[in-house]
Amino acid sequence: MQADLDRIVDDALAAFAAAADAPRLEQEKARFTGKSGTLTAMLKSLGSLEPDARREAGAAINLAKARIEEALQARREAIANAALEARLAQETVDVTLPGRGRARGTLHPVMRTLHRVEAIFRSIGFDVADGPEIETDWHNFTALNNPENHPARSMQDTFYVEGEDSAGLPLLLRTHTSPMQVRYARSHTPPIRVIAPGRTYRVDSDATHSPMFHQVEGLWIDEHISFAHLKGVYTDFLRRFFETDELQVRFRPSFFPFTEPSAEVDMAFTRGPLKGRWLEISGAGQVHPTVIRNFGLDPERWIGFAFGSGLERLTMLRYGVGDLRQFFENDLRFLQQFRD
Ligand code: 2NM
Repeated sequence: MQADLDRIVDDALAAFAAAADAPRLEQEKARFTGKSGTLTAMLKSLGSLEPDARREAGAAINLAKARIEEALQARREAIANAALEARLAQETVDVTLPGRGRARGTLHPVMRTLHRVEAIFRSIGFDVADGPEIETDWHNFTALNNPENHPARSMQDTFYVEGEDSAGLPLLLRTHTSPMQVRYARSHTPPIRVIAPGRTYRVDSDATHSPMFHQVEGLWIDEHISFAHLKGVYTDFLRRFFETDELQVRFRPSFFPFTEPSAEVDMAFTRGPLKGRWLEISGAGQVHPTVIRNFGLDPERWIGFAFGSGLERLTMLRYGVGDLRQFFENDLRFLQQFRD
């Protein structure tokens, strides 16, 4: 009897030691202390013994069972520990690897230009206007002295949108930032010093034209504003924007419906890689009396200048960008070059 028990305990200990994983260990356990295990069979046979012999045998079997349970528990823990060790070894963290970092966004270069332009003009007393990108025909064209049949008003040049204004005229995407200045002038009293930067839209798309682009326009209305003020303000602006005094500005006669006289403004660096080349940088002029009247002002009393520049153009010249399309392709390799 004791010899049988010792053999069963030895078998169990050997089987547990050989069990490589938890499922296998539980299978082995069933062979000894399970419902039809060898030790269970011996417990069942106790009933046929005399009371004294039964007590003695029962004690011996319980002792054997306790040894088996103890070995089982020890092996369970050993297997669990080994599994944990294996996982830890596999999941090591290489703390010397470079961090993943966070993708920090950058301002779009055209927006950087816009902010620079705003800061420069604010510093000399100009306000910054804002206004809707969907405009009325009156604010975008009529107020600015565009004739009824002007080609700019055609669907070939202007994006019209659904809906109409109170005059029953179709709404449109503003083709320049001037309507913001019209709105600003009509809601402020002179002297007026304001710039109007923002998105503008024209039906135009090729290597040098984007259907959406950015403009900044400036306006100064007072009682004695001349072309000298225009040239002074704009030359000062360019010198500060390009961070150089080595820069010349010239005016050439031109035509715009909203200014008379009108001028193309050219600039030339007198130093650096672009030295000596005249670059078209702006349109400008003395605000037309009809436009002054549409501002709600008396053109016999109020006079002033306006100018308009493309923000993409200013950005290309400042950073040496050769192709306008790069601004609209969302190529991070391009955009990230403008990170602060
Ligand atoms: C330009 C060129 C010349 C301009 C005119 C006005 C306003 F509202 F006063 F009539 N704003 N901007 C203007 C004048 C814009 O862009 C090439």
